[in-house]
Amino acid sequence: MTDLVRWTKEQDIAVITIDNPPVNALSPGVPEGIVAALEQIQNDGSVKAAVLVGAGKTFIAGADIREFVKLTSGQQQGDIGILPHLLKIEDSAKPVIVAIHGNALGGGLEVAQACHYRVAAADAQLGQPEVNLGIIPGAGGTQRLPRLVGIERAIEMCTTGKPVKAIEAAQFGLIDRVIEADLLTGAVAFARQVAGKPIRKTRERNDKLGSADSNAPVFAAARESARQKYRGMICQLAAIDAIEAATKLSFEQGCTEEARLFYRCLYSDQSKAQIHVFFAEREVSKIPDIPKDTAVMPVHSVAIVGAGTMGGGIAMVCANAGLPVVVKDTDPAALDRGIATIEKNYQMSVKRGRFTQEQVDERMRRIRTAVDYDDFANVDMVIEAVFETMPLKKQVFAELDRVCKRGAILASNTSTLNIDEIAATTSRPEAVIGLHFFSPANVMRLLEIVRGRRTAKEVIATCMQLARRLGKVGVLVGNCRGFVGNRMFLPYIREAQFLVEEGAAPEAVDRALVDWGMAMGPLAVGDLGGLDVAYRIRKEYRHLEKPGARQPFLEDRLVEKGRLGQKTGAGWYRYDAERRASSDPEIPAMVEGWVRESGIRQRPIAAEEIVEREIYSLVNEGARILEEGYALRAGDIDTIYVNGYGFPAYRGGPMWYADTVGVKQVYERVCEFHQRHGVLWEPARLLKELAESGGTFAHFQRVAAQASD
Ligand code: 3H9
Repeated sequence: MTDLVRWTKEQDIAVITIDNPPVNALSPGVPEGIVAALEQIQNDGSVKAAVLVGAGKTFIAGADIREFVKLTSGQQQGDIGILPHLLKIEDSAKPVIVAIHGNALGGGLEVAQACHYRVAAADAQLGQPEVNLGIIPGAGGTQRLPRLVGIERAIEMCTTGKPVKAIEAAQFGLIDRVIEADLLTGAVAFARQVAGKPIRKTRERNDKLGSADSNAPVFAAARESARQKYRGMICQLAAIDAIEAATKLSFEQGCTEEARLFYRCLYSDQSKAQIHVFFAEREVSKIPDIPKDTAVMPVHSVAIVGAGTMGGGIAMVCANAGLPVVVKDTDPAALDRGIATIEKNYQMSVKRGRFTQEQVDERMRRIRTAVDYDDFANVDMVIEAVFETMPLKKQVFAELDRVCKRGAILASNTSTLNIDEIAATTSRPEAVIGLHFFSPANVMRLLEIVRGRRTAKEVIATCMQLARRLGKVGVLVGNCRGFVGNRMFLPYIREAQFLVEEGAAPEAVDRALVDWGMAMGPLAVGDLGGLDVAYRIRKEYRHLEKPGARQPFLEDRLVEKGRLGQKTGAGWYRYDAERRASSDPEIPAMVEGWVRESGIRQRPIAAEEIVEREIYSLVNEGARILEEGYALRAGDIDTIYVNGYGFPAYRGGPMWYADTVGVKQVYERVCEFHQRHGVLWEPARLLKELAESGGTFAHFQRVAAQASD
């Protein structure tokens, strides 16, 4: 036994407890500890069976992911080595009953599969989420799971990574019993019932594996669907291969094949990137000058100013988290429209099975409307979501300062405006912060939390905590134009226009990036959000452009022709009533005419150049943001791009991707683009420094953290 595992006796039943906070990961010592406990139990004549439980809030959340990093970075040699221990658990002469609460994920579920019986608390969740890390189950999961639940269910669990609830798991045979009352008491009673009965090893159960004939179409369909759904990713296909091996090979040979596929995935760039994303998402909550014990302010109620798309979406997010919300708009008709949209969105969720009607009714009861500020005196937090112009925002904040109680947080959902300027209209700039939700707010996980020069630490800590409560990934950013996400997006969408000016078809630009892994192409994104939005920003900030900088002109022309994107049925593409896009035959002639007037010579542009210019424009601006301190870490930028801009997690985010390609190589290309395309491509100082010193973004740390300017 080890410090991480102990066992005690409940009369004739042994209780083995894994105690490896915070999530009982299978760190070195845990599998060994379970096996050592079982060895002692075999020799204790007074014990008839063993119950395996996790201490704290969860059973086992999987293998220790940090161990993977040690292996792939070369810090450690060897393998993960959980599998042999699971064979020993399964070979126990006395029945082992696993009792699951919280989560049994990845290696945690594989431990459970190797036990002879599985019982779980009703709210427990069980899953094989390895694909979220770019890998497949590697401790026998692809071999035992199909034996317990059949191949279709195993494919579903291993390719989507989505956990299932205990009740559902009981219905399809993954667990033997759901225990409604005290889990341990129930598990011990269950153990007494099964003690002395013949033991059934999961690895010897072949009845659910199907036949070659019946399985062939299932595997073919699964591969086809995985190729479409997970474009470019290798781990889902590897999971299917491993499950197929379970149906064709002996258990031992199947495990060998699983291990081969597991390590192939683990050492791939995709898995390294996804593991980076996992840790980066957790790292964002660590803010150097705001320790974990910083006091947080109570947030029991929220008011939202503005009943438009953003205001309505934010109201839903708050209501979903159990917070009472008042939505205020000066225009009663806008309020009615806002509430109708919220209702429509919720009905969609009911249709999709995400919520029941009762859950929706409960949420709708939390949302009230108002045309004045009367209800604002007692709310703990206000989120302003009015039209994006400074004079209007200032007017709202001056009013909030007048009506809100001291101690309330005053947040703005601005996506581009200066938080300090907004805060300056109040007598309490320390209470003012940016909360930049992404549209649709009730769907997108990202929340940029914008720190103003005077924002109090408690306000920041409270908003970081609130983000979690709202189910968002909150990333703290500094107060620069466009903050982090949109500041980087600007050169990215500008470059897409330049590529079309120079001869690439809009479809070719979007296709190259979608094929590379982006959720959508940049021009289609423009159409979705409305080309007039960027148009307005371009006009407003033209005076801030570098002298001599090339200006894109195609979108300006489209907007001036009334082609604003999806909302007007035409932009870069044409849209039908259901907003389905198709190529617009008018575009090539229009573009050609405009380009001819400008004197630009068009040429064929390869997909590779499109991707490089697009992605390196993100990297170069990201480097500048890091160097200026508007993002705390490269991983924060990656988290923003993966969660808010459809950047493929399997490429790790723009900064991680640059490290993967090699900073030097990226820098050299940026220099070439600088020579060829001018001042907008001037390499960021940090990019140059890292390229010259052989450094990486992942290891870059600012000497003095500066979050706001
Ligand atoms: C696997 O099992 C492969 C197998 O097939 C075996 C192959 C041989 N390891 O998320 P939180 C840390 S692959 C190490 O904020 P929550 C996390 O970094 C694994 N550390 O908590 C954080 O640390 P810190 C398959 C882990 O309550 C702290 O725990 N399993 C691991 O919001 C709290 O995490 C998964 O993919 C781990 N496995 O959510 C599950 N898990 O405080 C991954 C967490 O220093 N984990 N940490 O920042 C999760 O999904 C969530 O953590 C969980 C809890 C839902 C469990």
